[in-house]
Amino acid sequence: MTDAASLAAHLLAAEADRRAVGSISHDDASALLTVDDAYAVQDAVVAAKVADGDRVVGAKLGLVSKAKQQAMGVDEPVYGWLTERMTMAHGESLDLGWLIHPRVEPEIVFVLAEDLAGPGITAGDVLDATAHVCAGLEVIDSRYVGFTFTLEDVIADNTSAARFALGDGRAAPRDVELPLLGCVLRRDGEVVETAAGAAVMGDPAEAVAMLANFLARRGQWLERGWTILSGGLTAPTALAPGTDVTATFHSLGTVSVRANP
Ligand code: OOG
Ligand code: MG
Repeated sequence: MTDAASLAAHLLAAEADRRAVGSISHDDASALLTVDDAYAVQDAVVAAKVADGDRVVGAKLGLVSKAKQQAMGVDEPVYGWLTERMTMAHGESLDLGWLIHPRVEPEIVFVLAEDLAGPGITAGDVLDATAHVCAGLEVIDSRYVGFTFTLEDVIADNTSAARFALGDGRAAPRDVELPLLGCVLRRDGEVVETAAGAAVMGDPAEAVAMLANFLARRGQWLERGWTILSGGLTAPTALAPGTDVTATFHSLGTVSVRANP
């Protein structure tokens, strides 16, 4: 493949210039990536952000629910990293000039009280290590034209990570039935998507366990204090100028983000 550093620089430039670029698989036949190559590009993207003063504050799963896999045309789960500069407050209004073509998706979020290091992590271990669960909205913003990508392309692009917001409501992980947590996604008050926690691998705690076990293969783990997005429950909805997107979860309450007109 073309070296990881130059592919990372290409993606970081797209992000900085707020300009979508052709996907790596489409544009550069010499850059055909394996999944391992793609995670090496992702590592280089995140390392560049950290070198620039940003900080890793968590991790995210992607393409876990059938709804997301069908929406994006990729049917294998992926993971990426969340940084401090991606955080938004609940209700915050975003200036769309900072992003390319953002979409929003509802997620169940785990905030860890303990490190989670695989292999062999189970959903029960995830619940034991979790301080609380809360409602989340992820703003994804693929750096690729038309949100069109292969599995390897989207991994290289840190799985489209751009922003995320957490709701104020919190629950102890064993006080709620995560698979049964209903979620309603509204845009400007109108229902656009609905789901339950079971959309993510039957139980979002299973998805977080899978992530910890995936990371173990690369000598990495999830750290206490981190925020873990367990994967979009529904297809994403566009964050158009002047719109408000709100997710309401049973037992967890609401979280919303807005886009300035
Ligand atoms: C990739 C990111 C997937 C999720 O929750 O499924 C993701 C994308 O859809 O652009 O974050
Ligand atoms: Mg997501």
